[in-house]
Amino acid sequence: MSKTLTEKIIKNHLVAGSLQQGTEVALRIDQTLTQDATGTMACLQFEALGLDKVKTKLSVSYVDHNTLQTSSENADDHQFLQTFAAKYGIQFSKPGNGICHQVHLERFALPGETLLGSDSHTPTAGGLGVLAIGAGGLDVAVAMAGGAFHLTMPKIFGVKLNGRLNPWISAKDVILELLGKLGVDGGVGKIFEYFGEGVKTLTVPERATITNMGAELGATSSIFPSDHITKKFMASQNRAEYWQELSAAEDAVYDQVIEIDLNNIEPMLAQPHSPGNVCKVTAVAGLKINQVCLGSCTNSSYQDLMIVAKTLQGKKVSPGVSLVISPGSKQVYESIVQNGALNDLIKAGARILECACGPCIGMGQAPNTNAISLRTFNRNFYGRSGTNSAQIYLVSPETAVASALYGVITDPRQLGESPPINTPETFIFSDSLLLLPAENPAEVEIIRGPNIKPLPLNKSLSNHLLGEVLLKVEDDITTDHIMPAGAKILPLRSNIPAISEYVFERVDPEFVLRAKAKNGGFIIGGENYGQGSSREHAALAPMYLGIKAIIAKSFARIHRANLINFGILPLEFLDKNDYTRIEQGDQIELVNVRELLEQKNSLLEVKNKTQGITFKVKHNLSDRLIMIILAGGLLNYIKRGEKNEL
Ligand code: MIC
Ligand code: SF4
Repeated sequence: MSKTLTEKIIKNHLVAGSLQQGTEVALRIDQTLTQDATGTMACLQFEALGLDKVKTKLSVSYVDHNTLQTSSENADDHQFLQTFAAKYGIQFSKPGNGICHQVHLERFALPGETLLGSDSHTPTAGGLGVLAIGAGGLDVAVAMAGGAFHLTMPKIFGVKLNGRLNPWISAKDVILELLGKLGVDGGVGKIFEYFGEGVKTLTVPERATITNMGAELGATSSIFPSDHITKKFMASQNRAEYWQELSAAEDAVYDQVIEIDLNNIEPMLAQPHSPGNVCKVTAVAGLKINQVCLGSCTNSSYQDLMIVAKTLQGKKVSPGVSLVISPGSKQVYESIVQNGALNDLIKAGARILECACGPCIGMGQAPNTNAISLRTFNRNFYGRSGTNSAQIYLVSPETAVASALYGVITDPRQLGESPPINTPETFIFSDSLLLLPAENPAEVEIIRGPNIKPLPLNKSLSNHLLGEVLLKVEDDITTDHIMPAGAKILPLRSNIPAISEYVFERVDPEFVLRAKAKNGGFIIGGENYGQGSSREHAALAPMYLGIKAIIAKSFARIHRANLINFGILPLEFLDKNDYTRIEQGDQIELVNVRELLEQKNSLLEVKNKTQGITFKVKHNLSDRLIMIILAGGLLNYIKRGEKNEL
């Protein structure tokens, strides 16, 4: 059968399994990336595997999330990560060098390769023809150790792009349009592959904006072909020799195809509090705003900043608006310094932040009480900005700058003719904040600050699970609900006992007390439980509090994998109506769990002792995942050496 681009790359990297959808495949991983908020755990996990060097073609450790340094934790973690990288053969991107996905696209991504990253927006590199997948830190640690990455063979969803975007409309509007159509779980179990004439009208950073926010669809990945535009981009990064042409076969068969006519796309935005809550900008135009933030791995490229700088040239930001800008990388920053665009931004009244995730993950710039904040970011989950009462709208850089000028949500097409943007033939790449691994690794001593606590491990699964429903939540609960980030909590990422104190803080401040008092228990979830980030802390911290199983209507891919990796059973209601027959505080029991799993029973029975009823749940675990759950998680499983995973 003629293959899609995704299938071609998977076939080239297949270690075990076949391309048959729904079955488990094991893939060889060429490159990995980690970032500091997930990276310290990934390093501890890699250490536990006992190797003396990474086995990938390339592994890069970025510091971009925790750069606020309000006390010593973050800087201590940076030192740990830097010395760890030097010792184990990993390149190190120092704080200030930029957001991992932007820097990786510029300096490292290679068409046709596989990239596994401990961040859900790793598919950004799909804009350059990479099969890039986000995963929990432990899966990335295993890949760094040369182990395969296992996933259920996804469906391949074709997105045919026709035509060309009109002035003031950009890639962000395209992906918001798709999110509006498909919703935040519309991509679960799918890889989105873009093709068609319209692809040729999009630059690599524009493609990367689209693949980046495929994560918000819940997609496993998103990918564009590698063509002459990809080659031009790689040449501008002095990497043309690594380019190769890649596309799907002419007659490739997709599971489903959606057509998007780029000519018809209008400025779009996502309203609070979900990236899927999409409408046209015109529908809310005129709403007074307080803050505009430009940046994040979605929209912080040279092109994104230049459209803003050119539009602001000779003008002033509205007095009621605080405009903050974080360039995506040092390269972008240096480029706008060199061509004078930074001057235009500063003169117009923009506040310039460092090249990092910053406000996107609540690290500073929390808006005022009840604020309306427009952000070019990818997530507007409740409370993520640091201000629970704030209303966050996700927009394109064009809509952001138009609104910053007028002080109200503004359709950028009102601004008249759009300024031309010329991308440099060659970018600046001093790489002064990028460090190669040590030449004499034996001499490198790993520096561990007091914030880095040992990695907790789970016990093997009990045969008898008994406990209380500690919390019942609705559909689309995000990992930001489960394990919030932000300036107060993010610095504790290397310290599971400390960070566990904040589990479900924004949903129910009593949750942790209850979990401790009851010695753990169960959580009941709705659809798409655990959507959003790859943070394995959303599994590790509940595990630390004694959570035994989550029973939900359905799960988001990465979070489900993280639960399994730490020995928490992800169970789905066989009949979703049973969700209504279980309440917080109910005592539930599952008996003979080990035996039933060992016998490959796909169903388990849950006894609700409080309500006096029983209902069935399914686990959908492959044989390998059953072994992992029985062992109490992936590290236990690997260490027992029941099967050679590395
Ligand atoms: C996010 O955007 O939510 C993050 C912070 O980048 C996370 C990773 C993390 O929580 O460390 C992600 O997207 O995976
Ligand atoms: Fe950083 Fe935000 Fe991108 Fe996550 S989504 S990697 S926090 S910029």
